[in-house]
Amino acid sequence: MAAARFSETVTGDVRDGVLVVTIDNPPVNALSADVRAGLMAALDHAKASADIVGVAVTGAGRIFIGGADIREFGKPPVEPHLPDVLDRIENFAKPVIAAINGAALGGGCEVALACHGRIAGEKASFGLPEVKLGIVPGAGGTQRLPRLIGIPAAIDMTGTGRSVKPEEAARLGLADKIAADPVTEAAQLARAVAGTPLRRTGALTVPVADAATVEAAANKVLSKARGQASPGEAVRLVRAAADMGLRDGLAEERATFIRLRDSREAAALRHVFFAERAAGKLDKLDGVAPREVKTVGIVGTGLMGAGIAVATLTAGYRVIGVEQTEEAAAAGRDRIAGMLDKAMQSGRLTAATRDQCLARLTVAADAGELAPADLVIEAVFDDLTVKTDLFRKLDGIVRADAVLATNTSYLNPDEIAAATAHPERVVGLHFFSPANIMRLTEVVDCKATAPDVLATALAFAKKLGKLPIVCGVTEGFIGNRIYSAYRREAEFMVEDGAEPQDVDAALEAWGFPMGIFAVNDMAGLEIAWAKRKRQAAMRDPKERYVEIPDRLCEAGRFGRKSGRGWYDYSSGHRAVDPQVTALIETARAAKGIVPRRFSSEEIVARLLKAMANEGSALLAEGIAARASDIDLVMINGYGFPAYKGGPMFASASPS
Ligand code: 3H9
Repeated sequence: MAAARFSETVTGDVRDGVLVVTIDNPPVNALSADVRAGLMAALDHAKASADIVGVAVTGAGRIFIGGADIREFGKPPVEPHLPDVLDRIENFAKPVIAAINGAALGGGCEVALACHGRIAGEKASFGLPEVKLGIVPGAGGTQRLPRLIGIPAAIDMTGTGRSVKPEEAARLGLADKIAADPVTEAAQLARAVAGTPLRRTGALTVPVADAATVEAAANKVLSKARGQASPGEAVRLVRAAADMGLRDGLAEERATFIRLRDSREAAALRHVFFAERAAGKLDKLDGVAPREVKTVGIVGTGLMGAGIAVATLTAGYRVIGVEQTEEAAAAGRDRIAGMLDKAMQSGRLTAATRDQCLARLTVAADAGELAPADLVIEAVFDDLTVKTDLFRKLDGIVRADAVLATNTSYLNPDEIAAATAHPERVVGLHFFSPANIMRLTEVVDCKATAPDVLATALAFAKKLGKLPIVCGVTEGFIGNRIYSAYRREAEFMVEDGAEPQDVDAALEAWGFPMGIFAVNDMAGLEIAWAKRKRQAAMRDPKERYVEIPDRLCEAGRFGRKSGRGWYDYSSGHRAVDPQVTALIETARAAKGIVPRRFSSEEIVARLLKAMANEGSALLAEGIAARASDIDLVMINGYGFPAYKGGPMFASASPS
């Protein structure tokens, strides 16, 4: 038979009696209605053709199947439904083997689970990431996976949503074999098992697991869920597989899937998913090619610079670090090497990659070494004179087409750019600490930044695996400006009668990993204090100003590192300090404020509103390109719970 077309996105060709079915639905071979219909038609064809002994299913391109089509969620469901397609595959008389060429995620993994065998290509990965979308697998994942790999491992995979590579999949029993050519191997397996009793996943008995191991696996997932519903539901369904027959288990799973799919949590996480895909895309950059970057200079190898160096090295770039003295250069190199070692010890890096990274690193005490750099990132002390002097000096060192990036948090990058001969090549790359771990990077589009310079910074940040958010010039950029508004509002409430511990408790109950006052203590109170003192003369006397943080600093309470801040840490953990309570009462009394009570709901509502209002101002000023970018900044940089969608999403659709 020549190639047959079963639908717009599904084709097949027969190779030695096996129908090789290929799903070609770019970009990720999602299981749209057309793909589902195509699979059904392919099965009809295989059933009707006496000379076809079996079926192999694979994906075109680098992905097997990326899952259900997320864009179809929220729309009326279209037949055939995925569970029915998988039921048909599992009960098909002829063998159906999955040839997993790339990622098999969500519904894609469920397709593989329903097949009678699974051959993993070297680039394959298996995962049920539904919890990351606020849902649970809806086509048998929670029932078939434990039948293949046991309850504890299935709890881990469905509860965390993590993907496994071929070797682990084979070890778990999820992949039958790893092959360089999974399609040929799958076709061979189909031929070999044709006519024999097939291994139908749904008919397997769930392996008996030790109760304590199951409990430990469940607790591990639940302890990280922090108020998010879907991980707990995934765990419940996997555990139920041990007690329920397949039919009942599938029915329970489907009902849970549908309930969660229509939940706020799922809507919020879908918003986050699409927000991440939209981030960093700007109409004005359409067709603009980034400049080529191979060698990156990093000036300053303190904690921030070293973190940036590690992220840059692990992305494959050559790095030239620069310090002011030989001693500082040696210390910087040690710091970077130490971070790479730590990444290796925690399994994030192999020894070979660490060695390759070190081979691509030089740290010198002479800025002249930066001459070959295509991009230079400064991570020196956040002082305007220091930075402008440096950029002026760089003008005389690097090529005219090299890009210069500043990692300033609070200074005006336009002023830094103005000090150089080529302000158009200056851009902001605001990393978050620790820069080798944190995904968020604000890419600052300065007044004079050339489009291809902005495109270069974005491409570079993406290559580092970061989540780059484009931002205009404003004090504190997107994140710190919203954070300031958030903190101001929290302080207003404390001055009006809320206790800091009540504010933190309300935020933590709502989903923040840490309340704002505890966060401030962790970051340290003295930097903001110094800034307030610098700005005191410029402050509008009519503007409301809460003096409590100043009083704390005057009392030597700089936060965690000094053992005391908004809380007392002398016992090793955060404790309410009567001295702080008294200090707050005195401050209220001095202003004649009669304290009033705040409910948790009011606290959270006011803080969300403060964030969203500041976000709206950033949009109106053109600093942020879209509301979803603001949500991503707060989620990835400031602990805003992803399953609440971010401040703009949460305030646009209040519960
Ligand atoms: C599920 O399966 C439920 C079932 O249990 C139950 C069913 C009954 N749908 O990420 P990329 C788009 S839930 C629609 O940049 P990469 C994406 O928006 C699903 N669209 O590519 C983007 O569009 P655009 C469980 C999707 O190569 C484009 O594809 N599955 C979907 O870096 C490229 O995306 C998941 O949660 C989708 N499922 O990474 C997997 N996936 O170009 C989610 C992607 O217009 N997907 N798009 O901006 C991923 O993790 C990654 O996309 C993947 C590829 C690893 C596949």
